[in-house]
Order: sequence, then structure tokens, then C-alpha cells
Amino acid sequence: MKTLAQKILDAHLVSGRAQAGEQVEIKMDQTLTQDATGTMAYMQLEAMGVDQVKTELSVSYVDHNTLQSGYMNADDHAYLQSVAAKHGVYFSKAGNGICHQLHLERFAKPGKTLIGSDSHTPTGGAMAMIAIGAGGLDVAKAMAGIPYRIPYPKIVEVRLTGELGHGVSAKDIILELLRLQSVKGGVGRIYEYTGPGVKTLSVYQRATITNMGAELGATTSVFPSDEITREFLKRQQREQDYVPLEADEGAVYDATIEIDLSALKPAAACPNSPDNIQAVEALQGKKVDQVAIGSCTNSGYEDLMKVAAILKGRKIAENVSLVISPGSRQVMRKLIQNGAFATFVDAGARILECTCGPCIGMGQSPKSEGVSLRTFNRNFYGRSGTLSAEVYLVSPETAAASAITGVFTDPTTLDYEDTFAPEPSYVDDSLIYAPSKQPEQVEVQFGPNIKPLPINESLPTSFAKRVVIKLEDNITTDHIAPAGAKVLPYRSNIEKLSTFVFENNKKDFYKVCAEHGGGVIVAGENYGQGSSREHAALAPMYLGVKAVVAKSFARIHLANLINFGIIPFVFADKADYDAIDDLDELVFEDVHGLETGADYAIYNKTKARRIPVRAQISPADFAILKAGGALNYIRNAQKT
Ligand code: MIC
Ligand code: SF4
Repeated sequence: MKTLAQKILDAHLVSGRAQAGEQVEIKMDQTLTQDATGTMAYMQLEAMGVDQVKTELSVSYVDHNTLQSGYMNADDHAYLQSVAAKHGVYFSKAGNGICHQLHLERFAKPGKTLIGSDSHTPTGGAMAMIAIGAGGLDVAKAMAGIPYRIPYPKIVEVRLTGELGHGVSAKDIILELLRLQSVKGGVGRIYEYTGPGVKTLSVYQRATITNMGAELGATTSVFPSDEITREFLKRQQREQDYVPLEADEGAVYDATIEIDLSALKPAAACPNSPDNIQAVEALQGKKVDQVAIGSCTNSGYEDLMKVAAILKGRKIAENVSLVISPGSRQVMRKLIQNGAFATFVDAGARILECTCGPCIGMGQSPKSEGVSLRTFNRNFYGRSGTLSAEVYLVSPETAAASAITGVFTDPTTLDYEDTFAPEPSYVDDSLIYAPSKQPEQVEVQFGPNIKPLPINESLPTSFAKRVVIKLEDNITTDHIAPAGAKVLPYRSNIEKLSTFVFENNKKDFYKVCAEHGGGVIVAGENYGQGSSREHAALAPMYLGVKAVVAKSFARIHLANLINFGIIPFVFADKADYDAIDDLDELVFEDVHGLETGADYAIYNKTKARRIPVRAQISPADFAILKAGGALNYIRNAQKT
């Protein structure tokens, strides 16, 4: 008897034992990249000497970096389009939509595996896929046909009963789970949704939940494939992709969480963490300056139809700026056709293109100390582009209701039509380009924004380095390698990007590294949570960071550190975090002799004391670290 997650994982198992915590290798059927992480991934693919991708399907989306205020983004897009054509990858142009929304609509298939260079790749779990977010290098490896290595996850059942009430949203389900589990509650886990409540949720609602499973730190989340999935696929004119899939009766889970949907109320994640949850009821009356509706979490057809139902015949409040970005061109087209778009315009909304936009700090930064309600998935410090702003994550219903009143408003108190005509079927793939049939004739375009990949040196046997920064718990990749319009255009230019590392935590961090010849980072729990951007490892590597010593790590960032040759150590005794200060000199002896889980001590020369630590990484990962990262490792193997 197997859980659904086990069925899919086991059908893709290349090596290892299917038991929680054991290292296993999983075959990946599909890959996705987006532009902000994709340029590196394809350069890495090319550096591996791969001619044509080995996956069933690989797609390159352009959705993040679309504010073209200089030549940089356009150079990246041209590179991505040409490199995709050459190596067997489908290419989705800017304007077509957000990668996760589009993948769900056009490519997701029940029972398949997907790895994507974006942390919200688990959105595909809404369609019974094992869909995992990873760094670009791991996605490049998957395209090269190399299986993905992870510790076999624990499977946690989330049993849903009851039905959502008027004004309560799928967003409120995942916010409830975040309240219960926190941003690090999901590490090493897959959340599998079961119970009678599942049948009450559409694929869009399921997608909101699996999308934000990333905020729990989970490996991924998964829903069964049922009649609702079949209907969704039918509307996408690909019913042939449907297979029914669910857990066996009596399957055993590592843990079970029960959520009664009928008892849920609208919730908000308060600044600056997705697990800082309060009931909207408790925030009612608080003045709102901006409302932003969209992102890969909440910009599907149903989300925006609910927004239209609330906005119908009403106007936004004088003090509010409302922006709406549909998740895909398909969604936008349907809303134009059925008049919902006219409702948005009549209400006073500003319409943005079908991209990530404000979610990644590309425009629409709130005013200083402004209160912004967003239907997005992340409200990390500084991510909106305004350090002093307060960003709250809410459902589309709460967002729309508050846009009208100008203050936090519980949508359950508002009268509006919950139901609407069934979603029409409309498909137009004309902005998705198939790979070239004559790949040898395609010339890859390297504009001046595409800089060569930085190559790391192999790991020295012993080294002494200063602590270049000491950080608290829950440091996000947005702290390490910030997002936003100022930095994002340099995702293909690590030299430039590295000047922004930790810019909101320590001024001129890159100069501190230069002064001390690189260094070591010291951090608290859950270091590197949030996005999959490997730049948060690659840029520190470029600055000479050799190790991170933390209380614990987030999954994707841990893998990225190893991929770029930075050793991740955890404190054997968390209290020793206090025994290291900024600029202390740490000595690392014989790191080539490190073994999985074995005791090792760092010598703090400044404090003249030993600090016991562990490296919780597999023997295969040690080989990668010694080589100075995965790319060196693969190239060395190719030479022999
Ligand atoms: C994010 O939501 O933080 C991003 C931007 O989509 C990232 C990827 C990136 O930094 O390019 C993610 O979630 O992985
Ligand atoms: Fe884009 Fe935001 Fe989704 Fe990341 S979380 S993929 S930036 S919409």
C-alpha cells in the first residue's frame, strides 16, 4: 500500500532505497526554467557539452525580467530563445505568462516528475506530479539526463474535510498550514492532500496550495488526479494526458494533519514572513495603500473571476492603487472575452502584463511605510523594493474587498456572487516555439550582458578565513542576492551581481570579502530559505566564501552551496552560535577528510576555542565539494 507521492517517486527511482532519509536518485521527465535563473542553467548545460536535452520535455519561460529599461534583459531573452532552439527546448516568450501558470495549463501531466529552476515549481503538484524546485545547475543536470539526488522525503498527509465558506479561499488553507507548520516545518517532507475536501477544490485552488507549499520549506506537495483534473485537461484540449491517480486505501503516512475547510476564516501573512499569520478579522479597519493581485500563486482564471465578482459595479477607494496581472495570456484572453477585464478597468484597476512583475520587485514598489496587500506568496524584507513598506499576503477575495473599502476588509462580510459560468476552453500556443529541426544551424546569441560562467578553484585541504558576516535565523535568498529592478538585469553577470550581495544587511559586503580574501558566513536556523536562485551561492563563491556555518539550512540553498563548492556546516551544539563573532578568524583543517555526519571541529583562532560542527552531506556531495563544485566535478569526470 503506497501513498500517491510514493507511487510516483518509486516509479522514477533510479537508485537507493525508498525510505525516509535515504539518498535516492529520481529520474526527471520534465524540466522548466525561467529567465532569471535560466541563463545560468543553459550556460551550464552547454559547459557540460550536452547537444540535445535528454528529458521528455523541457521548457524555457520568460516571465521574471521583463522590464526592459536597458539592453540587458533583451540580451538575456535573445540568448534564451536561441539556446533553447539549439538544444531541444521549448521556448515561451515574454508576455505569454508566468512559468508555473503556463506549465499547469499546457504541459503538466499526472504521474510525471518535473524539476524547475524556480522554488515554486511544486505548483505542478496540483496535477499529481512530483514537481520539485532546484538550483539551475541541478536543472541543467536533469536536462543532461542525470537523475536528481535527494534524501527520500517523509510523506505527510494533509486531510481536508468540509467545504470552504463564502469569501474563504484556497489561499486561506495554505496560510493555515503555514500558521501550523512555519516556514521551516516542511523541510524533508512532501505534503500529500487527501480526504473529502479535495473533491471540493478546483485545479486552480489546488495549485495555490501546492505553490505555497514552497513557503513551508517542503520538498513538494501533491494532490490526486481525479475527475476535476480530467475536466481541467479537457478545457486545455489535452484530455489525452489524463490518468487517474491517488493513494492506495490504507496507505501509511509519516504524520497526518487535519484541516476542516468549513471552519477556516480569511487570513493574512503579516510582515515580513509568510508564516506570520493573523485573521483578517483582527486586522479589519487598518488603512491600505496598495493592492496587488497576480503572481504564480493567485492569477488563474477563477482567482480573477472572483476579483471581478467583488469589483463589479464598485470603485476602488481614493487612497488605494490597485494593480492586476493575469497569470497567462490565456487567462487574460478569457477575461477580455467575458467582460471581466472591463470590470477591472471600470473599478479603477491598473492592468499589468502577464509576468511576475511586482512579486519580484519589478515595478510597483509601495510608498514609504506603505501598507501593501498582495495575493503573492512572499513578503520577505525588502522584496517589494521599499524597505519600510509593510507587505501582507492575502487571498484575491480579501485583496479585492480591501481595494474597495481602502482598509483591511474581511470578504466574508461582503455580498457578491460566488458562482460564475464554467471556464471556457481557449488555447493559443503561438508564443511557445518548438525547438529547431536543424539545431546545428542555430547560432546562440551572446549579447554583451551574457558574461562567461565564473569557475571555482578546487577546495584547499586546509584554510583560515574571517567571518565576513554573522546573521540571524530565517535569512532568505532575497537577503543574500536581492531581487528587484536594480539587480535582476545582472543575473547573467556575476561580477556585477556580487556587488549587491547582502546589501541590506552589511554595506559593501563585497568589499569586506575583497579585503579579507574571501571568508566564512555564520547564520542561524533555516539559512537560505525562499527562492531557488543559485546566484545566492554563486555570487558568494565568486567573492571567495568557502564555508557557511549555520544552525540549519533550507533544502534548495543547501544543494546550491554544494553545487558551487561552498561547505555547509551545522553547529553540533546550537549554543556555539554565540561563540563566534563577526570578523573572528576560523581555521578549517583537513576538510578533504570530512565524512558524512562525522564529528569535526573548527578552530576559532580569535577566541582560542574549538567549535564542534557536522557536515550533513552525502559522500557523493563531498566529491563535488572537493572538486570546487558540480561543474568542475562533471568536467573532471568527462576528462577521465
Ligand atoms: C522568487 O519567487 O523568489 C523567484 C524570483 O521566482 C525565485 C527565482 C529567482 O530568484 O530567479 C524562486 O522562487 O526560485
Ligand atoms: Fe514569479 Fe513571484 Fe512566482 Fe517567483 S513567486 S515565480 S517571482 S510570480
